[in-house]
Amino acid sequence: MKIDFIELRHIRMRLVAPFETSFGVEHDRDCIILTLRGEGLTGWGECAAGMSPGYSYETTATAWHVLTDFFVPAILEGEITEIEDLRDRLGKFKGHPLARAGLEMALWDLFAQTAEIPLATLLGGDQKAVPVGVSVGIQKDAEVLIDVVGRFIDEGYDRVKIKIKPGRDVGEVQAVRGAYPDLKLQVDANSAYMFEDTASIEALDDFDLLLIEQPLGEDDLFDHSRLQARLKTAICLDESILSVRHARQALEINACRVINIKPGRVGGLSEAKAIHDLCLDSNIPVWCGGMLETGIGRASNLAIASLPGFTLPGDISATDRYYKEDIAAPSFVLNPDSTIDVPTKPGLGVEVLSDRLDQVTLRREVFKV
Ligand code: OSB
Ligand code: MG
Repeated sequence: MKIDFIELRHIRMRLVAPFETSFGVEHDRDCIILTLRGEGLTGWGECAAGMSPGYSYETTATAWHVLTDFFVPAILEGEITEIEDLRDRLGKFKGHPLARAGLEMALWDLFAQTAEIPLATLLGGDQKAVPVGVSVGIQKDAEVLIDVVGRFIDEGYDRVKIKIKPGRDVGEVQAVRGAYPDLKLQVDANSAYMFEDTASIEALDDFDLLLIEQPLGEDDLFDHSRLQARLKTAICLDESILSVRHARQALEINACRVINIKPGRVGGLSEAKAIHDLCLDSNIPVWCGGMLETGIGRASNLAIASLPGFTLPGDISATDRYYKEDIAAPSFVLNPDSTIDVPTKPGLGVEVLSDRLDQVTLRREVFKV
């Protein structure tokens, strides 16, 4: 396939509620939407790099720079015959997985459209609907948190993840567990702890949590393995796993018992699938993480989460949990059994609403051959 047109848009979408984590609070979600055209088809991608280097070192500004100055020119050169070509083209560049993944998503969309099959099918997925939960940010106090969690349970979510940070951990978990004894509950520290101050992480071991996500630094596989040895509860790694090699090494040293697979974080759907395959072989359950994506990124997350190893509920919530109006249709809705349907139309299977996209665009640039 010859790609002859690439458009980048920096967009900003207002969240229905501010989202607070150990690295800060977001009121709006920034990201880059990519459009690729080739052979009369249009593919869409979403680069989840946000406003500040809180979750990842990448931001919309660094991604814009790396995409426009290096990645996009490499894609516009010659033909792309298969998705693997992208890895070869970008192989000489280091890092910037979120930028890479945005471009790769649009290519996967194009290849699935060419084959006239849903992206899920092209990836090898066959679950029609995937189990999902909701990720709840840090709230004003434990009372408010109980209230917010209760509202999501009423909406039908049967798994809840709460964000924690030092000083806002045991108290919150105790409160939520006390109010909802049977809830599937898990926590995410976004790497806010050091091995030296894990007494509060160890104190979480008696609350029947599904898992404890990324307690320590992203570059700290070794201390995660020391911490996992002290816990009954499974550690799940998010930020620490950037490749299938990291995943293999983490499993070899028992640094975790679960992996959160986010295609963005690992540089795209191909690497995400490779990590899935490794974990399926190793009997390690995985789930699909989220980054407050628009309907474009959410469609892609649902597609990868349809693979058989995604047995734990993903952070893929209904559209109305994030945005009043999305840039893609139809909206994703929660089924009564806490699942969301995988799109069945060819490619990503959503329609991008161009008026709506224009309204949220801050900056736009087009590249043609
Ligand atoms: O650590 O999983 C995370 C959002 C942005 C960046 C990192 C994370 C998150 C979430 C939200 O937890 C998941 C979602 O999209 O619902
Ligand atoms: Mg996380």
